[in-house]
Amino acid sequence: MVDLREIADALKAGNAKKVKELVQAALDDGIEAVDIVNKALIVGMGEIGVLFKNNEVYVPEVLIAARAMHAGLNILKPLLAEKDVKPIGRIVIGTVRGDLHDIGKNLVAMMLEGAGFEVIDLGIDVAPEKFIEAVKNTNADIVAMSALLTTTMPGMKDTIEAFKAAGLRDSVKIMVGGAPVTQSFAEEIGADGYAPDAASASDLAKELIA
Ligand code: B1M
Repeated sequence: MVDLREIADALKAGNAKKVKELVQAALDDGIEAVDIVNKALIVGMGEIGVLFKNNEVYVPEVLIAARAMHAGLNILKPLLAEKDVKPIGRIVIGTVRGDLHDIGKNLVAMMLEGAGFEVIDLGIDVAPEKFIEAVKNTNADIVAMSALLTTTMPGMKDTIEAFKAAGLRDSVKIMVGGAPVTQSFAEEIGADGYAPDAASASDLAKELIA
């Protein structure tokens, strides 16, 4: 019988091949796909997040772990869809207009997926209207914006204002982050939350939908 702890450990080690093999073996043992996600993949990704927050591992390790998580998720996704297993929430994420930096945003997206969210990634240089359109199309619970330039940070405020103008501000939570962004800036522009790093972003998203 496959031990789910072994899958979490293989994920943390970034061993995508082993994660794939163990996930398949766990399914063959009759373990439910949803249990493999919740008790192995999400656990492993959460632990990597804590190590990252504490500077015990760095960006490359997180990216490799996330790749291993995706290797496992790819096997499980069709089974989860069959059973209509719902994600814990839906998040539209993007780097704001004029900003092409996406490494941090991608890390945040991976941690959110690792925490059980469905993530709709709009990519980089995302205009306010695109965030709004995505929320309308997906019924997302949260909008997550990233900015790495002081010159693009105002794009976060513009997006929040655009949500107000569209009458949608109360139907989504809005969270922001990125190197130049601060808690006080988040408060000043009327965001619902700020997170300094990818692991904290997934904790914040869980709080926002609680
Ligand atoms: Co640019 N760049 N860059 N750059 N770049 C910075 C950001 C800069 C600080 C470098 C510097 O001058 N020292 C500076 C910004 C200065 C400022 O505004 N204060 C800068 C500049 C000026 C520029 C250009 C203008 C340079 C030029 O062309 N003259 C230009 C702008 C292009 C544009 O966006 N329009 C530019 C371009 C680029 C590249 C394309 C070459 C490349 C980006 C490649 C890519 O992303 N695909 C690049 C890079 C790589 C950097 C640095 C070196 C690294 C950024 C990074 O990926 N960090 C950066 C200097 C530095 O930080 N040392 C720099 C790693 C990443 C994991 O961290 O993104 O902070 P970070 O994400 C963290 C947290 O911030 C947080 O979680 C992540 C993980 O913990 N987080 C969130 C991020 N988003 C979040 C969202 C959340 C919550 C948390 O909730 C929604």
